Parts: sequence; structure tokens; C-alpha cells
Amino acid sequence: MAVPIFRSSSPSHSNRWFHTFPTPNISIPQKRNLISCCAPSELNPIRSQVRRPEVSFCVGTHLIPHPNKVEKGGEDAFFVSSYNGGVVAVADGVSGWAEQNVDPSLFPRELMANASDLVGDEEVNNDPQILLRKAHAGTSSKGSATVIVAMLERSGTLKIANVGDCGLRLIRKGQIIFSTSPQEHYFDCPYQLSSEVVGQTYLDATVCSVQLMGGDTIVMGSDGLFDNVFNQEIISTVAGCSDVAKAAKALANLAHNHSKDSSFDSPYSSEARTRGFDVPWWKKVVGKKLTGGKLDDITVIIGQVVSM
Ligand SMILES: [Mn+2]
Repeated sequence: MAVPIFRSSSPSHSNRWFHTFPTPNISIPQKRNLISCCAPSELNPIRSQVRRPEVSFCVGTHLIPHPNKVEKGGEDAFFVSSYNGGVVAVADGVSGWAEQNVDPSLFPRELMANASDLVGDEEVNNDPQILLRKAHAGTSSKGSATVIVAMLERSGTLKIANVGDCGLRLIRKGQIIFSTSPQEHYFDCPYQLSSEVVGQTYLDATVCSVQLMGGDTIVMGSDGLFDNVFNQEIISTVAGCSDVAKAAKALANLAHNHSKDSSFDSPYSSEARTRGFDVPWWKKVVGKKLTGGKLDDITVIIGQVVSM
């Protein structure tokens, strides 16, 4: 039997709140014109100075399960690989499967395990969209998941494939200069890779490339992060931490605290109001409005770009 695509147990809010930023234009250092009188022995050091440095990720991660799902570790899954400049990925199991007596954590975990095994695969050829195709094709669990994969090449090119509402932010010099956008069918029903034919495929992924440079930081996460923490808070939290592990933990804790705070005007509740969901009129007339974070599994991956 086909199972309808669904999302969460509390369809009272929505979560499309991201902004899209233009892909930054990075100028490539031009080779210096060498004057003809230089002796060959003097040319080499100059060439090596202008060679573009290779980059890789220094990665910190932190996962906090939904308070009701702590025992089995929640329904998010992720992996980090040192392949090439680094590969990072998050998958978020669609919780509605529990209503069909299916454990929602199995599909995203299998998807991430497959993707992790396939990062260096010849057919994948450093293409995150093909990675999703092959990882999805290799699943046998019932279920579905939103998923994002980012692969960093040593040249600094970050290739991203995204299905659904996991997300990625790129921070450069204290500003978010690139952000992924979530995909959804309708309110609270994101695009998702599924065991059922009604789901999306790798062809539905949003695919993009961004040029990174040393000192850049990427923040990747499940919707549990972005529904509960504003971009400005992401920037300030990352800036206030001395390393990627601390930053990932601090962001996850912030999201977790906001998710439990019924008076916090979260990105989630703010977006819900713009979609027409709010408290009843008789509460509105006394100045009340819909607020609160969204309880969810929270996965945070921070990647700092280091020159080698
Ligand atoms: Mn989630």
C-alpha cells in the first residue's frame, strides 16, 4: 500500500522562513606577470606564492534528540567524511511513519550509512546528487527522510544537493552570504526521499555550487536547528566559540532551549503566523499571539574551511 508523504505529528505550523542569498563571486588571484630578467631560480618561489591554496573542512557536530525520543537517539542521522576536502550530510526521518508502525529512524540511518560508503565511488564522481541517487537506491528500510549533502573539493568548490528542509548557511566575515532554501509540497510537508514511489528522487534535489575560501564557516543542520534559531543568532553563537566542536554544541543547545520555550518567538512560530496560523481571535484581542519553539531532533554540523 502506498503511504502518503507526511511530516510531523503537529501540523499546526509551517517552517518556510529561509532567505536566499546570491552565490558570492570569488575572484581568482591572477598570476603575476613575471619580468623577463628573472633567473629561473627566482621564478619558482613567486609561482608558489600565487598558487591557490588547497582547502579542507575542520568539522564539529552535535545532535540532541527530541525529548520524547532520547532513548533511541532520535530520528535524525548524519555523517562526516574526510574524503577530498570533506563531505558532510544530514538526513531527517519523517516522524509520521510511526503511525504506520514503522520506526522513522531506520530509513535516514540507512540512507546516511549508504552515502558514507559511497563518497569515493567512481560513478558518484564527486557529485552529491549522484551520491543521493545511489544511496537512496541502496535502501531497503521503509520510511522517508529529508536530506542534504555537501562535498568540498580541495579547490574550494562546495557542491550541495538538498531534498526538503534540512539546510546550510555559509558565514564569511560575520555575515551569511549563502543559504539553501527548503522545498515543500505544502505546509509542513517537505520534499523527501522515500521507500514509496510517491516520494521524491535525486532529480528533485536542489543542486548548487559555492566557492569557499579559508576562514569561511558552514553551518548545516536539520530543520530542528533552523526552526528554532534565527540567522543572526547562528552568526553570533558561532562567532563566540573558540572551535567548531564548541560551536556545534552551543548552537544545538540554543536550538534545544528555544524549542522548549513556549514564549520564544521562534522562526517557526513567526512563519506560522505569516501562513495564517495563530491563537484564537479572543486571545488576539488581549494582545496574545502564537509563539514558541518547535520540539524536534536537532542536528548541527559546523565546517570551518582551513587552507592547507
Ligand atoms: Mn526535523
